[in-house]
Amino acid sequence: MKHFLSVDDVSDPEALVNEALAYKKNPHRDRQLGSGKTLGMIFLNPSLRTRVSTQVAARNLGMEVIVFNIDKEGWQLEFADGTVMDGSTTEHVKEAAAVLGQYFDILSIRTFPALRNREEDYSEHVINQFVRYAGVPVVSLESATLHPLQSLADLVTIRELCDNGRRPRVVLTWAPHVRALPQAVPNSFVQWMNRWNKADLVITHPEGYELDPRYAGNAVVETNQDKALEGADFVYVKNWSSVKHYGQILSRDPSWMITTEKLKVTNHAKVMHCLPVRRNLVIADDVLDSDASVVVLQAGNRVWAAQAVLSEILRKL
Ligand code: SN0
Repeated sequence: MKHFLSVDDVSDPEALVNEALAYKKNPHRDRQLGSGKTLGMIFLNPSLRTRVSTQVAARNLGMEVIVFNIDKEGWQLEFADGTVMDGSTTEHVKEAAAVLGQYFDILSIRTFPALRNREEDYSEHVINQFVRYAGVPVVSLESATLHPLQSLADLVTIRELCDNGRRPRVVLTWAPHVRALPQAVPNSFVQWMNRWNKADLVITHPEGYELDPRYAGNAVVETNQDKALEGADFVYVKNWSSVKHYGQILSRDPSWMITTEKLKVTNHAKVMHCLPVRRNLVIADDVLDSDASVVVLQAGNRVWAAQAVLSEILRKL
C-alpha cells in the first residue's frame, strides 16, 4: 500500500481487518517498524477520534507524530490553479504540500467537503493535490467523499461481534440532523462493505438521499425504514445531506431517529455510529445508554484500524 485514500488502495480488506485485530491483541509487537519515522497529521477540520486514535496507533509503531491544525495555525491555503492570489489566500497547496512532504515520512490529512459544488467535492481536488505535491504517502483522515479509516474500524467491529461464520444483516440508516453533513462516512462504509462482501447490506433513507452509485454499487435500498430494520444484526446510523440536491437538507422527519422501540423488529441489533452523535436527534438516549450501543467499542477500534494501515505503508517505505 502506498497511499490510503479509499478501499481501492487495499488489496485484501479481510486481511487488513485481521491485521487490525492482531494489533488489538498485541499493540506493541511492531514497535521497531516506525522507529525514526515521522507521521504528519494535518487538519483542516475538527477531530477527536481520528486525531487521537491515529496518534496512538503511530506511537504503538514507534513513530513520532506532529499534529498541525493548519486551518487555525497555518496560512490560508489556495487550491485553485492559476489564481491571482491578491485575496485572502496566502499560500498555494503546491508549495505547502511539497514543503510538508519534506518533513514527514507519511502525511495524513483531514479535509471536509464545502458541500456547495458536487463536481468539485467529488473530484477530491484538495486531498488529490496533497497526493500530487507532497511526494510521500498520504493517508486520508476523512476527505470530501470518503472516510476509509472509519470504515476499516467499522468492519473490524462487525467482524469482532459476529465471529460465528454467519453473514450478518447490516442496515445503514439515514437519521435526521440539524446541519448539512458530508456523505463521506456512508459512501465509504458502503464501498468497503461491497468490497468486503461478508455481510448483507441494506441502505435505508428518505427519498432524495440516494448515495452516489459509484460507491453504493448494487447495494439494496429500502426506503421504508421499519421494513429495512427487520431482522437486522447491525444498525449503522448516520445522517448525510443530499447528493442529488447537493448539500441540502431535504428531510428533518424525527420519526427516522433510532429508538429502542424501532429496534424491536431487529435481531437484537447492535447499533453503530461513527461519532460524534447528537443525542435524541440522531439516536435516542435509551439506545445509546443500553447494551445495544457499540459506539465506544467501534471508536476504540479506530486505533487498530489506523495501526494496520500505517504498518502496511511503513513496510513499503
Ligand atoms: C462529520 C461527518 O462527516 O458527518 C465527521 C464524522 C466523523 N460529522 C460532523 O461534522 C458532525 C457535526 C455536527 O454538528 O454534529
